[in-house]
Amino acid sequence: MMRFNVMFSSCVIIYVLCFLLVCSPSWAVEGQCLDEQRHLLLHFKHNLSFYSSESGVPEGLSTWDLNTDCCRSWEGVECNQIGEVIGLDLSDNSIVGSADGLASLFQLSHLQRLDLSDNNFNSTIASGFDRLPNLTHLNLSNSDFVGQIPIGISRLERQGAE
Ligand SMILES: *[C@@H]1O[C@H](CO)[C@@H](O)[C@H](O)[C@H]1NC(C)=O
Ligand SMILES: *[C@@H]1O[C@H](CO)[C@@H](O)[C@H](O)[C@H]1NC(C)=O
Ligand SMILES: *[C@@H]1O[C@H](CO)[C@@H](O)[C@H](O)[C@H]1NC(C)=O
Ligand SMILES: CC(=O)N[C@H]1CO[C@H](CO)[C@@H](O)[C@@H]1O
Repeated sequence: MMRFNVMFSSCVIIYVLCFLLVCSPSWAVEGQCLDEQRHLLLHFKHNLSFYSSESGVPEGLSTWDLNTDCCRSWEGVECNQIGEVIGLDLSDNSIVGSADGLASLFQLSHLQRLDLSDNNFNSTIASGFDRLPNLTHLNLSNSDFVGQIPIGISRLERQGAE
């Protein structure tokens, strides 16, 4: 009986190990969220203000939760294989502004794609795009930014951004 129990538990352990190795390939594909990136995103989110304050944080952004993997569970967030955030789609989130002038956004230095379209920023476009060396796609369509376009963006336009 004793021997049977030992064999049985070994089987269970082996089964669990196999399951972890074989059935979770998505970890390897998309990368697990890096703590530092997660905290930058949350800081950025907490600094945003939204058009309709009664309804609170828009549905998409409410998936940005400290306890989940920002690469796999957060809407609009795209990571590379080592868990760095390379894409951010914040379109149509009724964002009216950012308390720190998007400063925390510009700390996400690995960004390649950024979509802020269909919001109501009603502020000047923050400078800081020069801190995103790999940004190739920027969508500011209908985002209600006003004023002059900072020099950092003209460098982007040469790279083919819109
Ligand atoms: C930008 O892209 C290059 C080439 O893929 C990479 O080596 C570099 O680390 C990237 N820089 C950042 C800040 O992600
Ligand atoms: C934009 O901001 C200006 C100045 O703060 C304000 O007067 C104006 O009403 C705002 N426009 C919209 C559409 O919110
Ligand atoms: C930019 O955003 C607008 C509004 O969300 C969308 O209609 C348009 O297709 C986007 N442009 C690109 C190049 O993705
Ligand atoms: C509400 C909130 O998180 N505000 C933060 C916005 O960013 C500034 C500067 O980084 C912080 O000091 C605030 O706490």
